[in-house]
Amino acid sequence: MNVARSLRELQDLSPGLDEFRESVVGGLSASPKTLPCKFLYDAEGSRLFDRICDLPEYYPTRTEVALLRSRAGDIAALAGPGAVLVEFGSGAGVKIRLLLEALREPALYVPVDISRDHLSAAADSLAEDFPDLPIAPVCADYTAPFSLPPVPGVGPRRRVGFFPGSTIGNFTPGEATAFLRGAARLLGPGSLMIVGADLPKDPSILVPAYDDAAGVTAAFNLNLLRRINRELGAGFDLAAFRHEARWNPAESRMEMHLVSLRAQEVPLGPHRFAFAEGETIHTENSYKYGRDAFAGLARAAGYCPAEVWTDPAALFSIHVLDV
Ligand code: AVI
Repeated sequence: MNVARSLRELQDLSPGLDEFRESVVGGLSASPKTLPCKFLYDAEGSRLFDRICDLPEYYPTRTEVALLRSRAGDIAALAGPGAVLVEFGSGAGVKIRLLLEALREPALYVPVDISRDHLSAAADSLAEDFPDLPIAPVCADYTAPFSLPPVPGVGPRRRVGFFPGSTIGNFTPGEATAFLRGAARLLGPGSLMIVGADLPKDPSILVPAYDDAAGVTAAFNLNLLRRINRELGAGFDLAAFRHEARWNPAESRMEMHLVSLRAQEVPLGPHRFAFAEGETIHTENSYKYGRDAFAGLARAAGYCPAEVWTDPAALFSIHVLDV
């Protein structure tokens, strides 16, 4: 058995129903109305997000995979033999496999994820394909402090942090800096941090990526209201809201909103939330960082930017940062 620590011993840190209710009531009471994007990912939301990643309009996933494929050897050379790979979020997919295949005799793979189910499935699937790789999953909120499991064997090991997918873009710049600072503290001096960041580009590419013709992103966004109805007993009429994707050039971010199609009141327990026609719930930000802007953010978090790779069409970037 290669999965070094039994997941059964780990606490499930997924947000509970009370935290969900508190966030929803707080967000819908605010002006403008907002909901945290982390709640988009229930089982159906995660399934829809997987479909988004394969959409023709959603360029980030395939572009980052192609970049990683061409740069995996460079990353392996920078990491050296016997590295400890720490992934923030647990990927069972092609990105982590590309890295693991390229690294020379990695000493340990540490996927860190708040969802125990996701973590468990990802660790099991990787253990099957990499039978000699020690895997030590950590069920934790990677935006809060946690510690790394012990590394098998002897000798100093280079730690390599991996945060792909432009997930950094779903944080505010302040949250992104705080996350990067925490990751640097966790990984320690002499480590590497590899971050995938989406680049700013023409809205004619960005907007369809977040409002695809098949309506998958719209279903992903509206599913949040379905989840609130199911888990919190709210009375959202899904037909009375539509998905909207907006480019906000001043903030260099894509925004997802749910637009109320009419004046309406939505019950949730003892609350009733009033919506004017056209009023929106802001459900997600996806910040796009130019090369220099991201390097500045990384420096502010205490890193020394070492490399940045982009695809030929300058859609996406992978940053290598020295801790
Ligand atoms: C997970 N995250 C990086 C995606 C993004 O592009 O911001 C989430 C997403 N939202 C709509 N489409 C994809």
